[in-house]
Parts: sequence; C-alpha cells; structure tokens
Amino acid sequence: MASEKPDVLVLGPAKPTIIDGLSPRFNLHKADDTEIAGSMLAEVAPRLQALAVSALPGRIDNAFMSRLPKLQIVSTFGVGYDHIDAAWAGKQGIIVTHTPDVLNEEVADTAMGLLLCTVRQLPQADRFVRRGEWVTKEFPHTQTLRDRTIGIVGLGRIGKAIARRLDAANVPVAYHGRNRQPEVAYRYYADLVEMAREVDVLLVITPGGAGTRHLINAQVLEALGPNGILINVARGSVVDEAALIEALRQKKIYAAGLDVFANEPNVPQALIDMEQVVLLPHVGSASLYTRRAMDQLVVDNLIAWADGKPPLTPVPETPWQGKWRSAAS
Ligand code: NAP
Ligand code: 8YV
Repeated sequence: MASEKPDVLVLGPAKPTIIDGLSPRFNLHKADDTEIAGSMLAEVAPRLQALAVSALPGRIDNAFMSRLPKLQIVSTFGVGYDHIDAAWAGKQGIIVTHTPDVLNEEVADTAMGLLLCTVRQLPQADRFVRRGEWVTKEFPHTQTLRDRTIGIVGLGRIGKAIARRLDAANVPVAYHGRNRQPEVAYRYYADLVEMAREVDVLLVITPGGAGTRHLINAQVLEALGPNGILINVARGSVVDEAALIEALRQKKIYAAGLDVFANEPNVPQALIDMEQVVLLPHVGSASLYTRRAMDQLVVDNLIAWADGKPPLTPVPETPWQGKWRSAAS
C-alpha cells in the first residue's frame, strides 16, 4: 500500500539528526549521491516532492531536478549552495533552502584560527616540538598580526563575524565586495587589485560558483606582494590554485592558509610540500555543535514545507512567493 507520508530523497550520508528528524513525517529514500540515486530514481522519481541534501554530493543540476516532476523543495546542508542550480530551480518554482547564520561564529572562529596559525606558524612550531628540535635551538621568530591590515573579500554574514574578532584583536579591516555597505565603517574597495595592494592579508569568504571563479588570480596575488598572506575559507574555486602555487613558489606572496581546495579532498602535492602553507580539510563549520544545528535546519525547512508554511531559509534565487509549487504540476 502506498505510504501517505510525502516521499523525500536524502542525498548524502544518513546523519542521525536528519534521519531521526525526518523519519516521523516522511517516507525516506536514501542515496549517497546523484549518480547512485540515478538507478533507483526511475521508481521513486514520479512521487518525489523533496530532496534533503545532507552533504555536498556532487552537482544537483537541472538535468537531475528535471527528472523529479513533483519536486517542490531542495533543503540543503551548508550555507554555500554552489552545488545546486538554484537559478534554474527558481524559474521552475522549486524552493532551495540552505543553512545560513547558524554557522557564522564557528566559521569565523576557524578563520581566525587559520589566520593565526598561518601568520604565527603555530602548526610548524608544533611539528618543531614533536621532532625534538626545541632541545637544541629556538623556533625562528615569525610574522605578526600586529602590523597587518586584513582585507576581507566578501563581508557578508561570516565576513562580519570575522571582522568583529579582528576588531577585538585591534587589527584594522578593509573589505571588497560588489557593493559598498553604507552601514559599515570599514574602508571599502570596489577594486580588488587596489585592496590587495594596500592590505597585508586577503581573507576570502565569498560564495563559490561562476560569479567568483578565480577572483583571486595571478594579478591579485602579485598586488598582495611578498609580505602578503592569503587565507581562503570560501570555496576552492574562488582562487586560481595554479596561480597561487606559482606565487608561493616564486615568493610573490609570503604564505597561505587554506581550508578549501579546487578538487577536494585532493590537495595538490605542491601545496603539501610547502612549509609556509597551512592546510585544513574543509573544517570551517565542522564542530559537533554547529553541524548539528545545520542538520536541524535542513530538517526544519522540510517540516515547514510539509506543514504548508513558508520556508525558513530560502536562497535569494528562489524567494518565497506565498505558496508552494503545485504538487500536480
Ligand atoms: P553571504 O552573507 O551571502 O556573504 C557573501 C559575501 O560575498 C557578500 O558580502 C557579497 O557581497 C560577497 N560577494 C558575493 N559575490 C561576490 C563577488 N562576485 N565578488 C566579490 N564579493 C562577492 O554569505 P556567508 O553566509 O557569509 O557565506 C559565505 C560563503 O562562505 C559561503 O557561500 C561558502 O561558500 C563559504 N563557507 C565556507 C565554509 C567552510 O567550511 N570553509 C563554511 C561556511 C561558508 P556583495 O553582494 O556586495 O558582492
Ligand atoms: C560545510 C560549508 O563544510 O556551509 C558551507 O558552505 O562550506 C561548510 O559549512 C560544507 O557544506 C561541506 O559539507
């Protein structure tokens, strides 16, 4: 007998908060990614009204969504949604929701940690102690935050949480984005190259996707200069990785701290081999506390939908228009 609960496809790992939160209300189907979903899709596709995306499972593009004629909502984990063709979904009346705000402070903490690790070479100092070198010599003195201005590329929700931490640390902040923010007192640069020339650190926290692809290129790195440090907690696609490796090799910039990469989880050997680079495995939001809050927001958006209420956190490309797309369309 057909279930009366709406059919929902969970794409990605079966996380307890998501599965336990959705099970009482929905008939769940699970697939690791869009490719595996392909084989079982033929059977459930005509009934599927919702997707719960529990990690970054590869692209959810219009070809995939087109196979789900009753799709009304894609509730995705993570604030970044460059893995979803949200503009296309918006045109079809499909709502895409994401998990903003609940991770701001965590990602800002991680960005500050990565910044400090890179400037003060803390992972390198840890390795120095573990190698037993301290008994024979002093760890070399490092760069400092004390004489540096930080240029934040993307002063949004997370960028502002990072800026607050820098304010508390007495570190001057400037920012670049497509728009000046009149309510913000930090110096604004409409031109990224100009900002790179005038600051000592570029800290990147924009969305990924086509609009920001290789925003940080050879010209920007050259402008940052030999004392400059690049911190990337945005998406790997925002930085031209080959240009970054070249700039580090040729000492056109001083160091880099990276949480995100062009082809995760693969990190270029050239970066691994560089002592002046600090590498993290995309852990910006990855505390138990914050990941649980993000998972819960994936659930809460779907429960709002099932109750016929507005989505809690739709992305700008799929604004709430007062009603859900008709299940029959
Ligand atoms: P947000 O509030 O939307 O802020 C994004 C900022 O980027 C805005 O200030 C926007 O300003 C700017 N921006 C957008 N497109 C731009 C462009 N083409 N050139 C320059 N600036 C641009 O987003 P958020 O919540 O802070 O999250 C930002 C991003 O951080 C996410 O999309 C995700 O990719 C990344 N993230 C990474 C991790 C991690 O684990 N490493 C965790 C969470 C988020 P304008 O509109 O004025 O340009
Ligand atoms: C997650 C992120 O680590 O929210 C984002 O945009 O990058 C992170 O919080 C990401 O979704 C990977 O699963």
